[in-house]
Amino acid sequence: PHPTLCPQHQVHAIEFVCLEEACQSGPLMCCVCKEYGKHQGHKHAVLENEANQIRASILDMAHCIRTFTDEVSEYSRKLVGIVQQIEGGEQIVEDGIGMAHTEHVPGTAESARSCVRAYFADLHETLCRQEEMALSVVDAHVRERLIWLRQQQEDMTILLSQVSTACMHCEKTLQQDDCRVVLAKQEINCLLETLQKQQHQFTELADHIQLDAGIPVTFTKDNRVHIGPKMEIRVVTLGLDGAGKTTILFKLKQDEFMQPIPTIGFNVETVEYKNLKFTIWDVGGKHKLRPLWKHYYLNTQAVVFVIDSCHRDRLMEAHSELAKLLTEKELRDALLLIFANKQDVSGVVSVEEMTELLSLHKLCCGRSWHIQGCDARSGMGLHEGLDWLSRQLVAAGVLDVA
Ligand code: G3D
Ligand code: MG
Repeated sequence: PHPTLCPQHQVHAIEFVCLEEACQSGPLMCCVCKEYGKHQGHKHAVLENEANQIRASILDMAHCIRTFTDEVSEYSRKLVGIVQQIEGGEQIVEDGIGMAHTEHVPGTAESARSCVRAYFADLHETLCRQEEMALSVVDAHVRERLIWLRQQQEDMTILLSQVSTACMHCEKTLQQDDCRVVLAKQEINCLLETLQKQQHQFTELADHIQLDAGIPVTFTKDNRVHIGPKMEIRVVTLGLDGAGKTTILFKLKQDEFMQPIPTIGFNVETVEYKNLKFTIWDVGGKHKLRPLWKHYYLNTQAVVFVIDSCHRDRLMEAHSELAKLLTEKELRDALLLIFANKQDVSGVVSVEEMTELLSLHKLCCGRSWHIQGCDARSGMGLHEGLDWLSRQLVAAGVLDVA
């Protein structure tokens, strides 16, 4: 190739490149520029070398750009793939005998939707089953109640006819002559006595039975129906001796502080709270009585475990008894309410510390449990505990019905 000539010194070929920062907009130089012209005394390089160096770096850059392009294309391809995977679509597949046909491949969107559908279908089925069961409970209740009422109707009809027969007999006697009246005396007395007895029985019955057409219903959290003004709940209170179980029971029952006596066997009381009726079994906590605890577990919906927050040195003993309880098969579904009692005493183990010390989160993992600080003497915290139990047992929104 022909050498390029210098624009200023027309006959001279460009042979050098100026390396000065200030000359970078016009770096080409011929030998005249270099010796006498504007690049006189400047640092410079041979044109060919400099051009080759630039070529090399362009090649380097081109390589980088290629890699970069590859990366971007790969990412774009992935984006397309992901969109396809989400949307799903047709795919050509070969069957066993080599015939190609299209097949619908579900996308992740479709899978997620069917997952939701399956979940709610299941829920729906469970709800339908529960509804049927609840309705059958109501039907059985109504049936029994109607049978009883009809029986009563029949009994009343018989009673009325007996009474009217007796009345007729009396009237007839009244119209008879003196001798016959005197002779009828014993029979009449007997009749009157029977009537009095029947009247007495009737009054007793009428006093005790409230005729009421209401059928109050409550729902448990697991969607079972309960009929009646109060839902009954079986609770057993356990804990070491001296923890305050009996005091709690008496406080709930009478709302007054009584001097408790050490519980030898057990105390049982019913405590009504909101629309719940708790039957609370308070079982003695002395060491030799603890093997008896298991006799109270059956059909127990909740365990109230009472801990004396004053006694740091007995916390581990309480922990091991609680741990034992939690392995009992019959208490598998029972709710667990832990009362950290005696919070009125200063310097006691706080609820947070007790949770930590007994590692309750780990111990009670997978079950419904709650720890409540309380003071059985004043009653502070007791109702909060019962409230928690109610909320666990009764479906939301129907707590205050009836
Ligand atoms: P237990 O049934 O679990 O064995 P008790 O326990 O109810 O018999 O109570 C044991 C002692 O603790 C009783 O004291 C009781 O008065 C006391 N106690 C219970 N609850 C509290 C509380 O919240 N605060 C305080 N300060 N004391 C409480 P005595 O002295 O009668 O043995
Ligand atoms: Mg006791």
